[in-house]
Formats: sequence, structure tokens, C-alpha cells
Amino acid sequence: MEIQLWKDILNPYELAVEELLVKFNHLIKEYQDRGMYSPMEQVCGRVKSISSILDKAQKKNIEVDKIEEQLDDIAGIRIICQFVEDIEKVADLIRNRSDMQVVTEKDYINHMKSSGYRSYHMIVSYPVETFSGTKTIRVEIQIRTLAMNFWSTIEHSLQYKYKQHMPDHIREKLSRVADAIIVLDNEMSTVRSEIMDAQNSCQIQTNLVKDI
Ligand code: 0O2
Repeated sequence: MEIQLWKDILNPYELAVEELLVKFNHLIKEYQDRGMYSPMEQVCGRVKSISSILDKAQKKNIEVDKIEEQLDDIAGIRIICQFVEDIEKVADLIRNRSDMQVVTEKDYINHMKSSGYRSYHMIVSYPVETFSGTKTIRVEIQIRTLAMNFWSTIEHSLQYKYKQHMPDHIREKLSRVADAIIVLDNEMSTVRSEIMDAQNSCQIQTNLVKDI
């Protein structure tokens, strides 16, 4: 496929990622402005590179002209939370939005992948206004805690390094670390209300200083 054709295909996905980053970051700011604890700690996003799209299509036996129809994560947003409890709050917040429609949800928090991967995935359909009119595309939103994100970032780079040949001892270590992450997240949850109180009062102080 020609590079210009790829650019035309990917343009709406780039717009969607840019718009959603603005929207979610603004929501975080609204929580902060109200001196409230935000269930979202950080938001980031990306459009898959052409080579990753082609690799994934090949892996899943998807023909090139069916890629848009069958690949759900060309556009991806990642929302990082402090606590496991925040994940459901963020998922609810997404379910209740009028600018996107939830298509599917995958709960890898309660159903951890065999690799040890944990995250909550939502595929949403999202309309963007483009050069040639409204185009509704699908966006994958991954919601996870800081600790889950730590694990998955490290594991992702090891997957990249070893391709399909990750040594067994590393795979086993990652699996043990994934179990430790569950314990860590649960331990953090036990002090959640204290941390939330501390962060709320800290935010109120910051807002007061800004207002002076
Ligand atoms: P990238 O580079 O992050 O975009 P699959 O067939 O399992 O590859 P599918 O059916 O599209 O993927 O959906 P799934 O399983 O919900 O996973 C989609 C994305 O979740 C992946 O995209 C990863 O971002 C993340 N993910 C899923 N499993 C793992 C895992 O074991 N480890 C890590 N680190 N991330 C995972 P991509 O395209 O694989 O990768």
C-alpha cells in the first residue's frame, strides 16, 4: 500500500487520539480544580505504527483491506490509575459518556492473561470530523494501575527483545512479579482512603495558593 494511502487511513486515528488526550486530561484538571481526588492519574495515547499494524495483521491472518475493519487497536489510549478501585470508576465514566459508545470490554484484571498481563480493555467507537466528513472509528482504551503499568512496560520491552523466544526463567520471573503486583495493589488499596484524604488536602492547598 502506498504511503499516502496509509497517511489517509491513519489521519482520523491520529485526530481521535489527540482529541481524547485533550478530553481526558481536561477531566483530570476538572477534578483538581474542584480539589477532588481524580481516579485518573495519567493519560497517554498512540497510533500504531504502520509496521506494527502490518505485523499484527499478519499474525492474525487479516488481509490488508480488512485491517481497519478487524484491528481494534490502531488508535490506543492508556489511562493509568493509582488504585485498582479507580479502574471501575474510570470504566463507568467512559460508559456514561455521550461522545463515545462502548463496543466491547475485556477484563484482564480479574482474568489475568497467562503472561501475567493485567489491565481493563474497552473498545469504543468514536466519531471524528475529517476532510471527507464524519468517520466513526474504534479506539482501544486500556485502564490499569501504576503497578500494572510498570509490569506491562517491562514485559513489553522483553517481548520486543526476545520476540517469540523469551527464555523460560525470565517468563517464570515475570509471572512471579505479576503475582507480587497483585499483592502490592491490594496492600495499596488498604491505605487508599488515607492517601486520597492526603491528596485532596494537598490539592486544596495548591488551589488556594493559585487563587491568591
Ligand atoms: P502494542 O505494541 O502495545 O500495541 P492479541 O491477539 O492478544 O495480540 P488483541 O486480540 O488485539 O491482541 O487484544 P488484547 O489481547 O486485548 O491485547 C491488545 C493489547 O493489549 C496489546 O496490543 C498490548 O498493548 C496489550 N497486551 C495484551 N497482552 C499483553 C501481554 O501479555 N503483555 C503486555 N505487555 N501487553 C499485552 P499489541 O498490539 O500486542 O501491542
